[in-house]
Amino acid sequence: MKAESLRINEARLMARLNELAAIGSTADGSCCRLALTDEDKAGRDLVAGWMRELGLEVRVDPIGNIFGRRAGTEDGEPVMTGSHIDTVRTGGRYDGCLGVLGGLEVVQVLNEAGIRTRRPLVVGVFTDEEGARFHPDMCGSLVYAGGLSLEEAYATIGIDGKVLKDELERIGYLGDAPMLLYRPHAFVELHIEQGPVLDIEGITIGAVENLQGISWQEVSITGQSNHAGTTPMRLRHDAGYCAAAIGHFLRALAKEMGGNQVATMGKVDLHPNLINVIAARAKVTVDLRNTDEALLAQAEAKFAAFLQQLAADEGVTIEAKSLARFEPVIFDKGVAALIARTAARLGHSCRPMTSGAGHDAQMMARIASTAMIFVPSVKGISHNPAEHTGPAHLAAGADVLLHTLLELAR
Ligand code: HGY
Ligand code: MN
Ligand code: MN
Repeated sequence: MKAESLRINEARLMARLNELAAIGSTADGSCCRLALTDEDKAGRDLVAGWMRELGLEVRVDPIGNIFGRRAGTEDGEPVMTGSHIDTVRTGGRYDGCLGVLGGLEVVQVLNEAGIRTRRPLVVGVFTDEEGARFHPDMCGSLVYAGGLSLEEAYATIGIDGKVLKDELERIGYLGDAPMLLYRPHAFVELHIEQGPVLDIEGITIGAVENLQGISWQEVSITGQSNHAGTTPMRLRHDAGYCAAAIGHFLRALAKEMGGNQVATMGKVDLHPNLINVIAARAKVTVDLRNTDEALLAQAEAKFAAFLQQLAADEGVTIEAKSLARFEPVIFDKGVAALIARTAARLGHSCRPMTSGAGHDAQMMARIASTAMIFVPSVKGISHNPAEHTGPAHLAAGADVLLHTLLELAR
């Protein structure tokens, strides 16, 4: 069969997505495979098994990134694709998994067609992309791209108190492949949009040209626990109130800045967290993002000034610790244009996109010509068991991936 007329097998792609989704599935229909948990291990084992069945050379590096390599007619820099299979606690079945299993489907189609590309092809599964258990997010690809030392990553303490290196060893994925095993000729990641744009506009493919900056902080507030009934309001040092004030400020800040500014207080822990005790301590997380670096820095500065005033007003101490800080990324124009041309050639509607979410591609862009392919998320919902993308859209994305990789590997 001529390469141009190749198409992926939608039913097979769906079957693999559903089989992986069953690992770590919870009562509310979520996929819960937090990085380096037993569920993540089970997912890794399943995907590595598929890689071997497809004849790929499977290697694991010291941060647990898994690579399946398909030889080309020549050696040298491979064309790489891939993503992640770890999830947040209320994960959907396509976030990350589509990029990995779409890559495996491309390999299987080429195997069946007996096509050998000039450049080798590699499908990657990056460790801890979500960063929900072990911060920062995109941890495995950040280490791979040289943005975080292995030692620093190893020493990371998870939200459950576990040490990253211990967990990596425990699940058997502290690999011995050299770091930066492959320097890709190009990297293309297929991913669901996780936002509403393509769905609202009725467009099938997003050719992702850039990705917004991310600032994660953990804010610790120390006040004074006291009796909820006997303590006059003017004498309180209420860490619980401060946590609520932070949440309110973040919403007002995003509204005041407008544009692409977003702000989220995703995690709130109070101590002692009891109905009749003024909270002594609070720990909240803050996620600020903007496509513009100067505006993101401005949002951070405004937030820091607010914390200073809050501490003075409430007589509490407040400490803010950075958990992740990535500047906005511009992807490779040539690769993004190839994605758009390929979508058009395959008859799919396409538009340029900015990514609101972080992705492994933003780290791979540090070492290779990189861009992303988006497919619609119904109602823009993600990090939620209601996350959905129709099979036809999933297949369209994988077809665009297939022909984009073929062009790059020619
Ligand atoms: O945080 C993110 O944007 C990604 O889902 N890790
Ligand atoms: Mn993802
Ligand atoms: Mn995600």
